[in-house]
Amino acid sequence: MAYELAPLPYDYAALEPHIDEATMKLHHDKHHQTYVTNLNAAIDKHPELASKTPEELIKNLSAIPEDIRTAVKNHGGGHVNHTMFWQIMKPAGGGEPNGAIAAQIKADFGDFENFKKLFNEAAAKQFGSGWGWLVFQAGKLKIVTTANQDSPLSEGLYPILANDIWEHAYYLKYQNRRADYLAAWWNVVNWDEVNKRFAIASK
Ligand code: MN3
Repeated sequence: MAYELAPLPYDYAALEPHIDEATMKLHHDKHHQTYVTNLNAAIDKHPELASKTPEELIKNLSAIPEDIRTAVKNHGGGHVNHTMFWQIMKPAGGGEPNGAIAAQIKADFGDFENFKKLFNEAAAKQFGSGWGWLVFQAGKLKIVTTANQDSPLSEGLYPILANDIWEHAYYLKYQNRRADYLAAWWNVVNWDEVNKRFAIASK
């Protein structure tokens, strides 16, 4: 059974004005779809892998046959990363974090403002395409970035929050102003979903 692109969990225009409808349409229907299509093309060559979830594939890349390993890393990563990304955003989201993640942010970064500043700085500095991530390692939250569609899952880390810093995520609306996109993005964060992921990461 082939992997499938799930519909966005809200309307394309639901994250306006922070993320525009045209960007969401292109990002979900074209970019994310392409990752799914290309992942399926790779797995077609090794149908014995088709029973694995996309997460399982990228968690253990060394177990993937070499001829499709890069394709699985890039397109499997793209599929998993974007599936998470749509879920950790929501219309009328943002505001201060709540629940356990709020307490952990306070413990590890002092306060939310400082955390946002550090996250945005790390994401702004990522050269070229990639992602900014929040992970939980050895009892502490950590901000990391990856290039391309590389996932912390491949390093044994469960991502709690992530921002897509490929130009396709913001260029239509923000052009070269990545910092403006990064600042606006906090207005759409779904803290309930982030808390669910934090509960899994901290188990
Ligand atoms: Mn993207």
